[in-house]
Amino acid sequence: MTKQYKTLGEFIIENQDSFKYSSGELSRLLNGLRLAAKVVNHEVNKAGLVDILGEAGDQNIQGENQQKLDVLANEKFIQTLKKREIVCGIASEEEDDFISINSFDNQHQNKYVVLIDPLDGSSNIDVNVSVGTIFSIYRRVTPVGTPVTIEDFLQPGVNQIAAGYIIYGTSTMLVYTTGDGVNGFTLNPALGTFYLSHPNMSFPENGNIYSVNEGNYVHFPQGVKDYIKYCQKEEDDRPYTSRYIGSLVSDFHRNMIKGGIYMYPKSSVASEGKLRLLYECNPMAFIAEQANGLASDGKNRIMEVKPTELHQRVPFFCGSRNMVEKAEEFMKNANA
Ligand code: P6P
Repeated sequence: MTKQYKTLGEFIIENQDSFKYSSGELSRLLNGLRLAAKVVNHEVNKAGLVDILGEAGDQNIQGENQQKLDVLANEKFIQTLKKREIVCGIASEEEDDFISINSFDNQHQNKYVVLIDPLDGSSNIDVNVSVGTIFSIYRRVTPVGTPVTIEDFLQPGVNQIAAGYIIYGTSTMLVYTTGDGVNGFTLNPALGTFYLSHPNMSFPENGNIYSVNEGNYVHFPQGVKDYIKYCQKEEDDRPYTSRYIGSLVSDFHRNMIKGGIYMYPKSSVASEGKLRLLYECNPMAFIAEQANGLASDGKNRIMEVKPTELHQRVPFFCGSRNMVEKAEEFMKNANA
């Protein structure tokens, strides 16, 4: 008798009533993201075969060359959310400014805004390394029925209603939280259905994996250097294993299952690090905390950082509780 796994659709409906804001709108929103994920997954999986590799010729606001798949993924998620009139606004890594969504009969009646990194780790696309989509959902703070403003997007991470990621890896998974734990769903490509394969995901309190681009070592603050050397010392439970894919979603996902810490520190060449607060760090921090992990900027809880700009960057330390706390201890001592 093969085990019957619950589908993502069934899970969303079952949990809708437990969600304190349950109006069905969040369920429709999550189902919209599920659909877009399947479309993008199809394109990612055939990327090597169709002329969608390589640069689209444009650059995004970060000054990064946009890969065609970046552009395609961005379009697919925005189209899906717009067409279904599920949200009143969208912000994306690939868009300079936020998008206010209004249609004649909708008049901004929806209450959610979504912030998204449509294809994170896109520099890995051409070398066939896994990439991901990251999303973050908030209730708008300005009055329903009016156009959204930047204030609806510049909310601290603690205000998030839901957050999640899709990892396009050896299998495609959708992992998300609405504040009641973290659940992972694996896509059966033959059926086009996501099944609950990883219920109640949780970071092991300790881990032995550290993920950081050590090519930047000489530019790191002393406390980060000290922590990396601690990870390499032959004593107690160390040396740890260094694993760095260069794709946040992939490094995060592996560390959540096996135990580990992901670090993208500030440095002398990147004063605030590289990762974006609103559509990379906050959603991953929400998931991390819901999975008994931690996420900080090296000193403060990421989800309490008050955003000031849509694309602002922040140093990021995220993963197993004890490892993040140890890294913070080294940074505190170095500054003492
Ligand atoms: P570096 C991908 O561009 C990304 O935003 C994350 O997914 C990844 O962890 C990081 O940047 C890699 O950056 O500077 O180490 O190549």
